[in-house]
Amino acid sequence: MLSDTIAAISTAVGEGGIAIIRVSGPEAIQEVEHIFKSKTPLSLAESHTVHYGHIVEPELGEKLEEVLVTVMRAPRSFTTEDVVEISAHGGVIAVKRVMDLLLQREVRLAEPGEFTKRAFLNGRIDLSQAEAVIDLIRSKSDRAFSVALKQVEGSLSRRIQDLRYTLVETLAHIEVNIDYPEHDVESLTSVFIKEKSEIVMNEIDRLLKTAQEGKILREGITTAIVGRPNVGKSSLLNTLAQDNKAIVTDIPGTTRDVIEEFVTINNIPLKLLDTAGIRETMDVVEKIGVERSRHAVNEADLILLVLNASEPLHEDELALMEQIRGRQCIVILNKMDLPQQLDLDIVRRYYADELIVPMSVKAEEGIDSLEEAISGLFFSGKIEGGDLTYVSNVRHIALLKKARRSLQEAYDAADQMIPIDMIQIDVRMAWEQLGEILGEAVGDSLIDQIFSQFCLGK
Ligand SMILES: Nc1nc2c(ncn2[C@@H]2O[C@H](COP(=O)(O)OP(=O)(O)OP(=O)(O)O)[C@@H](O)[C@H]2O)c(=O)[nH]1
Ligand SMILES: [Mg+2]
Repeated sequence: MLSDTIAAISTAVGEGGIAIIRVSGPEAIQEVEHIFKSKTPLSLAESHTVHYGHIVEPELGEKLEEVLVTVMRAPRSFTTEDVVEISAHGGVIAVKRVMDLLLQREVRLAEPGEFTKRAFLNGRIDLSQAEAVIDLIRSKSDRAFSVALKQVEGSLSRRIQDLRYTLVETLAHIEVNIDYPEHDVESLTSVFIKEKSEIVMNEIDRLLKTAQEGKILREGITTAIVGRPNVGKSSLLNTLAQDNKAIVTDIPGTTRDVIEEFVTINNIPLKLLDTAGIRETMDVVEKIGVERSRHAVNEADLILLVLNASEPLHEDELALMEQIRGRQCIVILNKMDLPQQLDLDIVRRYYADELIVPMSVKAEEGIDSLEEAISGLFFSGKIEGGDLTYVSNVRHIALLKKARRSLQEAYDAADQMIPIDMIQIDVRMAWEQLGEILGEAVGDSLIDQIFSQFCLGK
């Protein structure tokens, strides 16, 4: 247990209905009691009860705030320590005054993520669960939220623990063989090792396969909308965002800057980038805009190439299609409400039919097909429901890959009848690497780095 008591404002800074100050540590109840007047003294309060009263300046006896105070006694709290939460009126000043009183005494201001860090250090959650708390806070779609919540609840941890259990079993088997070689035949052990490491490798592969989808759910697909001027790129952004975010006019060259907007369509989070129409231009500002468009194209996970179906294909568009060959791209044939002039056969030379989506952004037609095309590209069919265990954290991915390599070495060594104590080292290594996902034997600096990504008060 950590010896000091920490406090922070756990609600977002600014004006709100209420704000919550969270205090955690061995002195939490005592320290709050010192500045809190209510019917029952806080030190006599039972765990998980709420108390009405006032925050009082201890020396002058002046009432500062009318509050509700919740007491959660160790170990049944988020941090497993004594936790007191003070719900105050939401104003910045009121909350700051309460904080100041606490900090004048034996309470220290919590660092970002320190409550969650304590939950981890006190063994209530493992590191992968703590990391999922960050994802939970940052999740931008319902689905990303559900995935993060599952991980907070330990879905990934359990998988990893199961795999580690299999490896411990294997290690025990090897140990027996080393200690009592007369009891076992070496070849039997190598069959056992191969079998077990294969099981674990397969499961790791399965987890790694979810990585791309996991990353998308977490961060969104960076999607650049590109095309010639006036084809309807900004109109598309506005329609998908259901907001008049970008200026739309019938003047070619309206958009000059890259405009970013986060949207989710059909549960897929997209970070949309509307860009300046690509063309040769003498206009200094527009030229910079076109440069930025090209940059956005390079950065994007997905390119939405918008063509105007009511005009013949332009040579700039052909050049663009050449340029982005091999990239993830969906072609939008916009303005289908007008008579069609575009020669589709040329586009078909570059793109399969399921990647060509006829639309009329103006009439809001074709949006469903666009969603389908995007799901088709990034998800293996099943976006709804199903298994919500995704590996999306780069640290976890790297460790899974390392563990897989170690196991492959163990497997190959067993295959070649290399002495068993050599194989033991690889299996042990894989076991340790998986353990690092859960936060076993990881260094302080890494832990600090992980928790520093949190917001204050979490
Ligand atoms: N008929 C028709 N007009 C459209 C459609 N989509 C967009 N437009 C019109 O096309 C014009 C250009 O639209 P924008 O969205 O500004 O085009 P843009 O590609 O962003 O143009 P730049 O920013 O100049 O590169 C506007 O007058 C839109 O109303 C459509 O589906 N059908
Ligand atoms: Mg535009």
